[in-house]
Amino acid sequence: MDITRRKFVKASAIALASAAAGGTMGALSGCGTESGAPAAAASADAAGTVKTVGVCRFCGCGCGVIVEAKDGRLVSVTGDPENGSSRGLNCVKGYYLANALYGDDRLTKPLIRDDKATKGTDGGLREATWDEALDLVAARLKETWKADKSRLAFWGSGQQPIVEGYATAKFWKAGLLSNNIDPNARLCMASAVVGFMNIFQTDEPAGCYADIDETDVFVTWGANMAEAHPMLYSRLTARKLADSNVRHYDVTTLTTRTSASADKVLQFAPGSDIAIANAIANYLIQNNLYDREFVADHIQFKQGAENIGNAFEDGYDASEAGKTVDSVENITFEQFAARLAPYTLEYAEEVSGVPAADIQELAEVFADKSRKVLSLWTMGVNQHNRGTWMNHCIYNIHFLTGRYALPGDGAFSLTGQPSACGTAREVGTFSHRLPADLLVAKAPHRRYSEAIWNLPEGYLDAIEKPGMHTVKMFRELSKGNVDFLWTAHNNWAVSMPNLTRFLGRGDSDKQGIFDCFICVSEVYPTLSTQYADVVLPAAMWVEREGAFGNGERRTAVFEKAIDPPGEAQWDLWMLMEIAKRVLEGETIGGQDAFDLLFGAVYDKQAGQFKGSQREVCRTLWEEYRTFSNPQLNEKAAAINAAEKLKMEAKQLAPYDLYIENHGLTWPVREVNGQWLPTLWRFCDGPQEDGFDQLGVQQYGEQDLAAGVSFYKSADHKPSAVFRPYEPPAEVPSQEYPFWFCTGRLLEHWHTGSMTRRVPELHRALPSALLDMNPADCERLGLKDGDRARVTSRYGSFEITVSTAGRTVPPEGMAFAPFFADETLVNLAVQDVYCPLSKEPDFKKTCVAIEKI
Ligand SMILES: Nc1nc2c(c(=O)[nH]1)N[C@H]1C(S)=C(S)[C@@H](COP(=O)(O)OP(=O)(O)OC[C@H]3O[C@@H](n4cnc5c(=O)[nH]c(N)nc54)[C@H](O)[C@@H]3O)O[C@H]1N2
Ligand SMILES: Nc1nc2c(c(=O)[nH]1)N[C@H]1C(S)=C(S)[C@@H](COP(=O)(O)OP(=O)(O)OC[C@H]3O[C@@H](n4cnc5c(=O)[nH]c(N)nc54)[C@H](O)[C@@H]3O)O[C@H]1N2
Ligand code: SF4
Ligand SMILES: [Mo]
Repeated sequence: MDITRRKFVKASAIALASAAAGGTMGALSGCGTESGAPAAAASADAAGTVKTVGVCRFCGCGCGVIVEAKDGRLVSVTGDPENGSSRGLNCVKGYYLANALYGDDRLTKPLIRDDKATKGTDGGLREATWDEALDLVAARLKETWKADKSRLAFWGSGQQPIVEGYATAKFWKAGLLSNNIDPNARLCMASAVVGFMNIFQTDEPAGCYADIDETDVFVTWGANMAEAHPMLYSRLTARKLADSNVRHYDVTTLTTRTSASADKVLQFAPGSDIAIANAIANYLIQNNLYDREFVADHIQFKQGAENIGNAFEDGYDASEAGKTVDSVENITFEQFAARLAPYTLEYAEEVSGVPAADIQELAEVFADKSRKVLSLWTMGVNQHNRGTWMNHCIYNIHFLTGRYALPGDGAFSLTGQPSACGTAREVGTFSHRLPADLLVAKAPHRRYSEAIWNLPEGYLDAIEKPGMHTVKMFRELSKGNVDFLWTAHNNWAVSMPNLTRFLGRGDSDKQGIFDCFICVSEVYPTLSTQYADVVLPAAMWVEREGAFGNGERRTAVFEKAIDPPGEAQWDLWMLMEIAKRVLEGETIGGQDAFDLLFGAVYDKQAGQFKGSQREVCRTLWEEYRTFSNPQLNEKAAAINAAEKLKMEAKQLAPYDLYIENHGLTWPVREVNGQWLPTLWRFCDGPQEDGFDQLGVQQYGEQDLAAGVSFYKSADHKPSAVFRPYEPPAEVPSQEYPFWFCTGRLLEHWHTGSMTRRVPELHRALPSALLDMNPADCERLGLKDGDRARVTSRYGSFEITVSTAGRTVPPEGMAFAPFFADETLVNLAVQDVYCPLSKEPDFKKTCVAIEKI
């Protein structure tokens, strides 16, 4: 684990080069010490400091860090040059990671609210013992469970470490037989995930971050990487600086810091991206610029349900349109081409406002096979009333041009949170999932899970289906239809759309929350804890051991470096203690339910884990790993073979190797006693160099032209699905004349509960401003610094106006970040979602803006 001098110097050089390019900071930067002064790298070997390996707890880049602690306190966090994802780079949030733990008001004792009337205020919570708090939460959960399990819910997160998420999913699905568990990743990656599943029948990003170093052209489709994926953005700018032929096209609705490195900005009307993507696909076909061989060898064509409307209200999922949105039918290439034919460059210009010549230029870029093209996208595409469709449209272009899964030549859906891939997606904390991509709805998947969990055959058939996805969960909460809600690693009272629905303007809107028993596991007081009946104080980041899985399929462990403050406890301990109480007296197949599920790691009589945190994480990891290494379980292996599940395709390594190697990208396969990670999925090539060897070797697939093979898709062919342009859920009107887009800025993490407690970050960006176009301000008589009221059909908030912000919206649009709970932009943001993924559209609410 020691960083050798040579590697350290090399990585520092890379880091400094990139830092110059993109504003990220490298291995030589110390984190702020208490006084805010950077610790010197030389102190790394100073006596008394303990060094551990970790990974940043903020964004999905998943940067590695080296953590140093002395006398039970973090003294430095620096970029880890041996982490293959970041190679020593960190951004400013990583730089101040240690300080995020030391806000003055860390929660250190369990809190209980005796009077529900105090909900929504700063007061009303009193200190309690752990036993009192846990007894209360467990009693309320058990009561709801026994009375009507459709009225209980857990809301999780892509920030939940892997084994914690695995254990939570196991408790909820196998212990409670409930599907009412969903993560905040529903607000984030759901459209990308449904895209992956529809197209490849497996949820896995094909490429890796090295694609950024290899490509010739970057196309960002609604991704503000400079603010949201800074480490990757500095690799993008480093690549551009290194080769003046490298190009960047920023396809965006407003000018952002990311636009700064673009050679061309294609600024389009919100939601019209599908028309642009279809016009590019159409141009390629019409002009014979597509890759015939790749298409013939690898791609099948489909079309799906159309005119699918908008999910304004709950009735949508159960309506005719709602029930059939997933349907697709096979079509020929010629039919696919005919569907695209109306998407001329001129039509796309008319819909999007982007000049036809610019769209043509981008199409020509895709057509030019002498250069590699990398598409990157994030929430502009996913948080979209047609988010799943737009994911399809990007893949369609890459399939037509034979650019997929090849180094530097691919389509890369960026992940937002540190473990949205590793936890929310991989271990299955979505309402419809089981671990490792398995689905509750599929009987063979339930049989397979039962085998690994030692459950009687058929036991999981009793899970109620389909379960509540996130938006439904909170809509039902607002109507008084949820009696018990437990949330962890999120701050729903700030991050959910249409907060007015349940936080409202008056008590009648809040009735659902007043009536529901709410337990919040947190590290700091937040707006969500203000609505909690019980607050459980949690150990934060390296105050316990855990692991995250980042956007390039890299699983990385962060070691425990220090103890949590006061009585704060590991989230996993809370889960064990609550599960133990709820399952008291319950049996599964004649065995004690708790012991069957968690006896391997927790001694319920003693009320403690069996062994160290390392041992607990290892045991749970090994159990989880069985899902993707079926040879470890005879019964699972038989089901895997009989049902052709191909579970081994996502093999994972033994736990300790992830620590030794500072993270590994899956699949990690054992070859001659060596565990080899994979960088390029679906791409044949030497495994030693990080290429996949699925297909020919493993599944007897033909050796196909471009050297790629798709093991899970029907006939090994992923689908290009025609998706039409359909307008946004609402468009500007006389009453609500502005588009309102929301998102992020570099210094703050989501709801700001952690980063606003870091003085350096807070000072850099103290409040949320409404970025506006100067022309609009002039028309409305607004000056920088004026207060404005922003009102939508959903709700309203007040905010300070700026024309000098980080983003420059076009006329008729305004932008604000959502980190400030005193501003609470989500009071006004629509909770309309993509009908396929159920992911809300946070990007295009229509609002009125008036000077106060
Ligand atoms: N500093 C910081 N970094 C973060 C986070 C954070 O809180 N703070 N959070 C992380 C998480 S969880 C996530 S999900 C990511 C999000 O990362 P991003 O998605 O990159 O960031 P956002 O600010 O949410 O989205 C801004 C983008 O939305 C695009 N957009 C708006 N409307 C449309 C549209 O109709 N179509 C298309 N195609 N694009 C549109 C805009 O062009 C703009 O580029 O950031 C991650 N990184
Ligand atoms: N308007 C608008 N809203 C959005 C979005 C948008 O673009 N615009 N984006 C959406 C997206 S993509 C996302 S991912 C969500 C994110 O929204 P949330 O996940 O709800 O917001 P966070 O601020 O990340 O909340 C994480 C909380 O976990 C706490 N925490 C930290 N460590 C621990 C721990 O170890 N244990 C426990 N129990 N708690 C811990 C932190 O203090 C913090 O309050 O926001 C969504 N909301
Ligand atoms: S916030 Fe993201 S880019 Fe910054 S250090 Fe953490 S993982 Fe890296
Ligand atoms: Mo996200």
